[in-house]
Amino acid sequence: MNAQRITTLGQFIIERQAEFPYSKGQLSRLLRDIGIASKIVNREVNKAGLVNILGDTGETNIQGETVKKLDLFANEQFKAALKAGGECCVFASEEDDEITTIEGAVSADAKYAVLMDPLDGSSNIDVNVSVGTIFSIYRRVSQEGPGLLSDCLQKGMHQVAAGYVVYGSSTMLVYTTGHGVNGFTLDPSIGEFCLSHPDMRIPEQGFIYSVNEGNYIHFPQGIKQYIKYCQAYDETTSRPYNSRYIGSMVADFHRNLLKGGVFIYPATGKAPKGKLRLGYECNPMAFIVEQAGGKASDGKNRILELESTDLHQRTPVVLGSRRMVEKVESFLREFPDPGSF
Ligand code: AHM
Ligand code: MG
Repeated sequence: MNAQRITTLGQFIIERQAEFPYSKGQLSRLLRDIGIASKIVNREVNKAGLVNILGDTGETNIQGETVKKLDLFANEQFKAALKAGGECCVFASEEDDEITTIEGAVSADAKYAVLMDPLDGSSNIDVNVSVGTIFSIYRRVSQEGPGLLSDCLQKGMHQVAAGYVVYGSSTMLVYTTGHGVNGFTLDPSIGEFCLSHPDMRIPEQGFIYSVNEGNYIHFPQGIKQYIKYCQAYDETTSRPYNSRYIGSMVADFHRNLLKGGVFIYPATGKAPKGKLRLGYECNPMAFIVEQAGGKASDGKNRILELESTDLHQRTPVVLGSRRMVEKVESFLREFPDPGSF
């Protein structure tokens, strides 16, 4: 029997270390820390149906311990791993109103700011649907000591790494450091993420559109028209396209990355800035999709060039296969909304 050569995430990160500018192994250690923490989160996500961990924060379990919601659990795991790892000087998360500065880091010259959505789509856990972790990493712009808010408010184009973990039918970690995108599947028998999807590329044109059509009435004209376009019959462009929407951005994004498609969370009449967050949802996904040959836009502008002024700022987002994103942009130009959008 042939022994198959397996490349683990840890090996891969070390092999690729030379690609990082000024590399002293710090970004590698940071990525490794995130990988390890995600395995702990994965373990708890898998147990979610079995143990009473889904209760509201503040409840006590049978051992008299405080029960935590999984999103808070995940937040604490990642924060603790990054604190202990010593390469992160400031941490920002969907779960925390403010940044967490990391003082007295193990490594005196911690260089990185990390933004995270520790458990995106967490409302789906109760019904056994895929959820995910999203992360975004910058080199600090402040000089020394604990990091500052300004380290977290950089444009997405300055990210040095970004990735996500999808806790699904199998668990996968996908990341980029600006040299393509690679995907690793967790082999539970050995507890390692193993390289399963090297050099991922998103098809230029896909046949899936992913949008919460329940909000149709609130959508901008251009998005309404684009949805009609997706649903129209046209043999030459293989329409109608398929509609697929899980309601977990990581899972929707991951499917479209593999198969080709477009994910849209537009501005709506109710939420003129959209729902999703620039710093820890849209920027990391935009970096990944661009590295895979796709495109990410707010409908007009490149996501990675948007100014970041607020930790929890929202933006409309259209991302996925390049030609599909361009088509959405052209519809938004052709059918502008007077005023509000
Ligand atoms: P969350 O960060 O509170 O989990 O919300 C983000 C999620 C995304 O995963 C998903 O794409 C979106 O919210 C779904 O929103 P909606 O239910 O409005 O379609
Ligand atoms: Mg989220």
